[in-house]
Amino acid sequence: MAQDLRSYIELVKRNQPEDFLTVPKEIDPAFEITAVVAKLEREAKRRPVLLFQSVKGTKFPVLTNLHASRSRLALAMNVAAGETQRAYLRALEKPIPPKAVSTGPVKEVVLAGDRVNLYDFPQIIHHEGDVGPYVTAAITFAKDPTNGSWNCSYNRLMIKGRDTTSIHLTTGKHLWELQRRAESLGQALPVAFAVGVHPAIALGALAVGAFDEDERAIMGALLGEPLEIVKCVTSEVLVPAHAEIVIEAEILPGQRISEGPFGEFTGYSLGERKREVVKVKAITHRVGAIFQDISVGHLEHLLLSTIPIEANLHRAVRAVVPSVRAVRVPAPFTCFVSVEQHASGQAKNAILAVLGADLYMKRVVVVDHDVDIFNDREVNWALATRCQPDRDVFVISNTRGSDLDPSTREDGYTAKWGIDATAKPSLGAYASRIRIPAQVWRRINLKDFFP
Ligand SMILES: Cc1cc2nc3c(=O)[nH]c(=O)nc-3n(C[C@H](O)[C@H](O)[C@H](O)COP(=O)(O)O)c2cc1C
Ligand SMILES: [Mn+2]
Repeated sequence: MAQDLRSYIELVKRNQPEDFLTVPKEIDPAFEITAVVAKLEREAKRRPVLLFQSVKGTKFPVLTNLHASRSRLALAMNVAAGETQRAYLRALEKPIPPKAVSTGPVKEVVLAGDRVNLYDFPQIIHHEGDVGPYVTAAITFAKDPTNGSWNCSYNRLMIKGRDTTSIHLTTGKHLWELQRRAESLGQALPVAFAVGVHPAIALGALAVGAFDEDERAIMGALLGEPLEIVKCVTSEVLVPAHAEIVIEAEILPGQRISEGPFGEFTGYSLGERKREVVKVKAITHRVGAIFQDISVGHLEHLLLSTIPIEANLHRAVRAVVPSVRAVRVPAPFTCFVSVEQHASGQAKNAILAVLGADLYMKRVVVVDHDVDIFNDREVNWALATRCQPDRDVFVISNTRGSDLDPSTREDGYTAKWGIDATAKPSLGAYASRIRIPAQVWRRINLKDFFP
């Protein structure tokens, strides 16, 4: 399987041609790209991949909205649309380590020293109130300075100068921990940002799991072959050999810079904060490189994150409640779980597993297996008819959550809650649901009544 963005685009064009739109008309990267994505989504109910060929102020074309459809993500994982969660779970279980290669297309153009200029890239401003242009589709590749294990994550970069950006590291996440380890040694953390990759790589980067779980091996499992990685020209960091663009850099120790306001995935624009500082050492890219963008807070961002998060939560719940039926993340910081309880207390154990497995999770609702968690009405029905709040709701104070949740007292310092909306003492012993007698259901043929 080819592991670059361009081959995947060709695959989409072949398999789902209506899903790919090329835009030759010139577009202003300030607001207009996001506006086109949002208008297509809201007014035309369409979410195609968009390739803007002519972007004001830059020679780089912009590709956006790539991940906005489950069927496209399934295509990237080489499975049917309903199989994405199962396929992701399989990848978590059977990772394929990456393979180092000596060179690759990402080295076709190498720009170092004075030739580094982030202003050559599209200066994309997404929402009203954003303080400036951001790179939103950068995947960070980094190595633990203390033990050499690797980590990948998406981190947004605010362009601050020709060779300077800020970076947002969620407190408590893995990259934050690596940066703090380097900083405590007085060292910069060497990193590299890949922009423009095959969506299997994007999905793998978002794997949530153990600190030493290597996201690159999950990328390989999703690709069905080892991810080919190549050494940076200015550091030992290894990056995807087939990326469109790689930004080689380091996160400086002991320095902070102002960042934001920026419109977040939560749907809110938060204010200015102090963030870590990135110094860029080199930029390498393919000839004719495509600059990838993700419209933060819109469908593609949410969908892309959801598949890896749900798979990890499914894995965590299954470890303690093997009869778990389904796991869904319907909104930021929220998780619905359905379980077939074989013993009392399992619903609460499922809640604890979710809260323990993902820093972002704040509210967990558990229902019985007869409730379809992909139908919000059914979840509300279970909440209304199987839950006594003074008995079934519990709150845990003073935990760590997302620093982008505007309701938290301090950035990310938050309470969490679990809601057991399963029937008690058991579904079997509970008031029975209304039903039409089975033999009548079989007998009634609508054609007899409405010929
Ligand atoms: C488009 C996109 C942008 C993201 N931006 C950030 C970010 O700026 N900072 C951050 O901490 N997490 C961000 N995330 C979420 C992290 O990438 C995600 O939580 C990841 O699993 C963290 O990995 P880690 O714990 O291995 O560091 C973003 C996710 C997506 C899909
Ligand atoms: Mn990680």
